[in-house]
Formats: sequence, C-alpha cells, structure tokens
Amino acid sequence: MSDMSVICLKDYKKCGFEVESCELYFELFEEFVIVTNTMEINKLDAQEKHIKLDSQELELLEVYLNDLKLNDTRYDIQEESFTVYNVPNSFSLKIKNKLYPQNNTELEGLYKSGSIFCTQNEPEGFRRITPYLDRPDIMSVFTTTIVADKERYPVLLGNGNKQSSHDLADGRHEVTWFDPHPKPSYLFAIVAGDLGVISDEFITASQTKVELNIYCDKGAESKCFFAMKSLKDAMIWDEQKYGREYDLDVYNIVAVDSFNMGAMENKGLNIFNSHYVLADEDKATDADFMGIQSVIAHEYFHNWTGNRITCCDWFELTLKEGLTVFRDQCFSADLNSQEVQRIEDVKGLRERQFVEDASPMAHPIQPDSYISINNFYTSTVYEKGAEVIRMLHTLLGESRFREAMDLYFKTFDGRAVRTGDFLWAMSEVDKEKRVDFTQFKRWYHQSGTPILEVKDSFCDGVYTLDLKQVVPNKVDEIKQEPFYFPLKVGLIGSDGKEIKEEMLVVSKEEESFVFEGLEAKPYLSINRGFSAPIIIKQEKNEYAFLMKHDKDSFVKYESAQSFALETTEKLMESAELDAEFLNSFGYVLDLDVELSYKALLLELPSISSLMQRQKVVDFTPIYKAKERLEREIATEFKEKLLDIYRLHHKPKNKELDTVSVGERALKNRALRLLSSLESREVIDLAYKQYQESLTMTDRVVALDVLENITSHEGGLALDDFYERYKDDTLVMNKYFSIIAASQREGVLLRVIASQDDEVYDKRVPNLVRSLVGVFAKNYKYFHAADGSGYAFVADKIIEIDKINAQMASGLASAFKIYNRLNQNNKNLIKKELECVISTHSLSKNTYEIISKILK
Ligand code: 0A1
Ligand code: ZN
Repeated sequence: MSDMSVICLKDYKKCGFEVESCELYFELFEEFVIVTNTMEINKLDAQEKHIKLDSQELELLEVYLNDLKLNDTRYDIQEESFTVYNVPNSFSLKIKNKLYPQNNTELEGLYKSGSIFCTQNEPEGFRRITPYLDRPDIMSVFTTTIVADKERYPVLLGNGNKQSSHDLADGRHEVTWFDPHPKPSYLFAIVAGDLGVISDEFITASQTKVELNIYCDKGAESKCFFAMKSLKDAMIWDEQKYGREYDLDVYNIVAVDSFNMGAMENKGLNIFNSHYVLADEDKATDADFMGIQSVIAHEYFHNWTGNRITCCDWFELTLKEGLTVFRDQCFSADLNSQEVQRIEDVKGLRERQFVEDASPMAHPIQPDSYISINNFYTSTVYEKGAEVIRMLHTLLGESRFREAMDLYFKTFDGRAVRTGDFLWAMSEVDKEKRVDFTQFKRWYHQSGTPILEVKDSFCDGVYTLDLKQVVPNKVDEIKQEPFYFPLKVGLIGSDGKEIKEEMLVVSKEEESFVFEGLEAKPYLSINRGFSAPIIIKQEKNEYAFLMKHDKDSFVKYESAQSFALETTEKLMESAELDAEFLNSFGYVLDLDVELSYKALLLELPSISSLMQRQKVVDFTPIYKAKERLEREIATEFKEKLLDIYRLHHKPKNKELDTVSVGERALKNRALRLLSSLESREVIDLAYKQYQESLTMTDRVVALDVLENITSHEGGLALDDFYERYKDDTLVMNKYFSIIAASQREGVLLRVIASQDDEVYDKRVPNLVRSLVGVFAKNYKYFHAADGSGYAFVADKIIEIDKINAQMASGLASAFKIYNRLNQNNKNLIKKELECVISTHSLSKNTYEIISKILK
C-alpha cells in the first residue's frame, strides 16, 4: 500500500541545502531513457549531515560525489527517497539513473504521449525523473541537454533559450538549453518528437524580439493559429495591464494528446492538452475557442504569477493559481464581453466550487493538510481563490490594486513566497487602512460558502438593511468566524430609476446599514457583479422588477435565474406555473441586448443548481419539474422562439466575432427550449441544422438535441458524426460526451459498449473524462435507483486507479454529494465505495477522496 501519511501546513521546515545549479543530460532511446543529473549543492544548515532527496520509482545506475564514484554504502535508495551520507558543505553530486517513459501511464514525470516524449512535473513529477530536492522553494538554474535519434525526434526542446545543437554519430543529435531564471523543479520540462510547428514573433514594450512557436502533431499546424493569436493578445495585455514583459528569447508551446489537466506553465516551454490548442470552426465549438484563449493566457500569465514569483510550499498553491485565474478572467472579459464573462465565471464557481464547499471535500483556498497534493488542484484553490483576489481588487479599487501588484512583483521577484507576502503588498498600499486584512485573511483558512440573510425595512425616509452572516462549520464541525467582504448594492426607485449604488463592507455576524433621505421604499439590487462569493437569502424577492430595471447585468441575470429556480421548486410541489414568471420570461425574449448575454438570461437553472438547494436530494422530482417548466415555456412562447431561431440561424456563417457567436448562442438556446416539445417541426429544424451548418457549435447542439428526442434522426446524425470524425480524437470526445450525457433510456449500456470502440482508449484522460466523467455527471443515470450507475463508475475507479491515479481520484470525486442524498442512494454508494477503498494497493489519491466522503 502507498504511504497514506498526512502532510500538514504547520510542519513546514526550511530546507538545509540549496541547489546552486542543475545540469541534466537526457539520452532518449525507444525502450528506456538515461538521465545524468549534476548538481552543485551548498549546505545552509551546518547540522545537516546527510542529504535526503526525493525520488520515486527510479532505477539508480551510478552516483558521484565531487567526481568520486560512491559505493552503495555511502547512499541509500528507498521507494520515495534517495539519501547520500556525510556530505561536505559544498559539493557536486552526479546521479545517473534509468527510466521507462514508455510504460509511464500516470503521465507524471517523463512520459510518452503517442510518439512524443514530454514531461509533467507539477507538483511532484520531477522526482520520477531524477533524485532531487523536489519542492517549490528550492530554486535553481537549469541547463538541459537532450540526445536522441534525429529522424524520429528532430525537435528537442527544453526550458529557457537554446544554447547549442549538433549532430552526433549513429544518426543521433543533441541540443542544449539554458534557462537563466532560477526555478523550482516543477517548472522543468523537456519535449522530443517529430512535430509540426507554426512560428511568429512578438516585440516587447522594451523592443526585444521574442520568437513564438506552437508545436503539434504534423498535419495539425493549421489548427494552431487561434492559439497563436491568443498568445500575442495575452502578451500585450500583460504589458498594458500589469507592466509585465516576457523575459526569454523564445516562448514555446507544445500540444500533446495525453495530458492529465488543461496545460502547464513550464518556463518558456508550456505543455498543453491539445484540446486547449487545436481548433478550427469545423471541429471546435465557440466555447472551445474561448477555452483556448483563456488557457493560453492563463499559462502565459503564470510567467510572472507563478514562475518569477512562485510558491513556498504546496499549501500556497492559490498564491499562483487564484491570482492567475483572476488575471485570465479579466483578460477574457476585456477581449470579449464583461457581462457574459462574469456570468460564466460565476456559473462555473457555483457548479463546481459551491458543490465542493458543501461536501466532505470542502477545504480552505489554503488547505491545512493533504495526503496527495494532486487532489488539491481544485475549484476551491483556483476559482474561489480568484474570487478572493477579486474581492481585494474591489475593496482597494483598480489603481490601488495595480500599485500593490507592482510592489508585489518588485519585492518578491525571483523568490518562493506565501499568500501572507501577497497580502502584505496589498496592505502596504492601503494607506488609509480601509481594509481589515486580519479579518480578510479568514478567506484563506476557512472553508464553506457563507450565507447572507437579508431583511429590509423602510420608515420615515430611512431604508434599513439588516444582514446576518451564517457561516457553516468546518468539515470537522469546528465553528468558523464571520467573513469580511465587499457587498455592492444598488437602490432603485419604483419608476425603475437608479437612486444610488454603494459598496458596503460586511464584517460582522449581524449588522445593519441605513440609507437616509429616500422618498419611498426602494427596490434592492444586492451583490452586484457578484462582489462576494456568498449565497444571498432574501425574505421577499423582486425578481420581475429587477429583471426589467436593474442596470447591473449580473443582478439582472441572477434575478432571472432565481425566479426560475423558485418557479421550478414550486412545480416540484405540483403547483400551478407562476404567471408572473412567464411574463418576465416573455419580457426577456423581447429584450434588445447583446445576444450572448440574452442567451444567458434565457437559460433555465441547471440540475446542479436545483440540487444544491434541496435538503435531501432526490433527482426524480427535480428532473420532472425542470422538464415541465421547459415544456410550458416552449408551448407558451413557441412562435417567439421560432422567430428568434429563424432570425439568427445563419448556417453558413462561421465567423468568431461577437455578433456571430451571439447569434449562435441565442438561436441554439431557442432550439434547446423548443426541443422539449419533441415535435416533428423541431426534429426537422435540428436535423437540418446538423446537416447544413458549417460550425461545430451548431452541429453539436443539433446532435445533442436529436439524441435526446429521437432515436431515428438522433441515430442517423450520430452515425454520420462518427464517420466524419472518427480519426480526430478531439472531436470524438464530443461524440462520447453526447452519448454519456444523454437523457434517453439505455445510456449506461451504450457507455459500456463505447469502451470497446476502437477510438476509445482508457489511457487517454480526455477520453475517460468524456465518457466516464460525463456519465458521472449525468444525474439521471449515475444516480439510478438500482445502483447500476454507481457500480459502473466504482468499477472504473478501481480499473483506472492502476493506470492513472490522478484520473481515478477525479472520477471518485463524483461521489462527493453522497451525504446530501436520500437514504436509498446513500446506501448504494456506501456499498460501492467501501468496495473501492478496500481494493488492494489503491493509490493515495483515490484513498484520500473516498475516505473523506465515507467519513
Ligand atoms: N499549473 C497548471 C495546472 C496543472 C497542475 C497539475 C498538472 O499535472 C499533475 C498539470 C497542470 C495550471 O494551473 O495551468
Ligand atoms: Zn494555473
């Protein structure tokens, strides 16, 4: 069994050594790789006699200390460490070891994605390459030489700038890269392959030329142009918005098919899941393009927030991730639509982070312990982390925030620091001491989503807001303290005119705010722009009014969502459909606003958001009510929806400008709403759209609509889709997802059968996520009353855990809503998870998730 020990934040100890430089020599062969690692090391703590390096599953060949070969009495290799005894104050340590990247299915360390050698070292992959002080506070200067067969691997890439290259005997060649910027080992990377490339250049603000390359499988070059444009947009944005320039001669990006996550910010050599690089209108949806733009930017922004200034230990992960997500969200908002971006970000936060925060897996953005750090690349650390930064931005204001960021970069450049250091920079610029940073810090150490109960009253021209914060207990039932946050509110007159907007600062468990000199009781617009990541509970809601009159685009959306949520909940108790809701929906249908925004206003609440509001979750009534609401809306507004569809359906338009994207979003929203009628007319519309549209956006929506309403046309379209795209794995992910998310009967059997499809490969994370991962989010069938969905996913966890533990623990987290479910579903899950956790040699990743759920 793996080591299940718990690592704690409080146990951090500075390392007794530093690595001044690290020279790596990689000899790549088809069956194995030889790594020679030469480090110049200094002792910082005279008490340290022996040096203990991290090392995982390594085959040691030779060890030299100051050029003297050591015999095996001078060192010791264990499963997870390598120790050299009695080392002097300064020494050179050379270690030669052997690896088998071809057999590496965990996709950590050095591995093969198809025929490409590549690496993934964050957080602890480097120890699978060579023994090292594999912790982020050990920063060193790396030189990398790669030697390989020139015909098979003409492209050899490393971090930093290329220093030299030359041909060797036997058709081999070698390339040396030097990275002048000291960095932790998690940012180290190499790539070797026979790759296609597109190249460009960027001139920085200080007139330095940077070579830009995007590498991919040969033949896919034409799908890299959008990524290249996004990279250049990100480079300009970071210069203009934060004064940050790029700092090497070259910026390389490599797209690979087998990758555990989205992408990785290795210094000067980003490695990407090909999903976030490759796109053209025929094969990628508008959402895919947006994803590429934001992930390319995210990795680029890490060059300053992550690489130049990194984390002291992994408990500080949000220091780089929360901040970088905030930066990429602002970038996407600046380039596209502020209002749509904010809503999409909040939607994502609620679907993923709020659910996590209400589960046994809840943790603060700065966790205090972990078994496997791989499990903490979570929505909480990333997305809630970004919300915390956003609150600081709101509290300080744009220019003060920028001043604080400048100070942060100036003070900590080249160092591994803590969130406390970041907050210090923020507090330094707050000359007037407007922000209570001591209390604000609770966001870093407390978990759970606070609920704000709101009551209001009006008397003699004075409007009073009474607020009460309900802060959930920690997972272990320890009580938590009230949070400190900005709450943007607006007051609106009954004529619909804005009276005032104010940013309140909420800090107490209970407090009141008064607004004087008002003629009548105003309408309240609360948490504008979602200024704090909280849940608002109001006694009386004025949704219809706010949907009409609020100038805040977020609250307008929020009101439409909340109105629909409450209406659906009433339908669960089989009440009549609220006529005022229908009126408001009709009002939005006629609104003349930006089209993508309108599509969001017309979106009905997800199953997840309905589920989150139930005390004891039973999915059947949720589904029934949602389906009924959709049908009633489609019946009532059929003609209007058809008009919208006809007006905006432009099958030959494949442009990516705001209007074209908006038209597709809106008319596809209309089509989806109409699909609940399951009529011949709608089937014909969808089938025609499937056949005639030039974009993947239109094709997948049509395919999904057909799949869910008719086996005949659905089957025809699905077969056609398969034939058209079976050679393109990225597109086949969509095919598997449509099957796995289907609401039609017999889904589980189809998912099981899909595993035998020649395109499917359980070693490729994207495919596993598309089939098994999407099935585990198909609430109707994953939570089937006979337990079949749970049994299937549990089996897959056991099977995939042996291949790729990170993938398996990702799947396991689908069970995190366990404690919210009704007794029948709980019993079924318990049985399955007990079986998984008792599996022989289960990984610590999966063990950690399941043990938390079962606790
Ligand atoms: N730092 C990357 C995320 C990442 C984390 C872990 C990985 O493999 C185990 C891969 C990527 C980012 O934030 O983009
Ligand atoms: Zn990141």
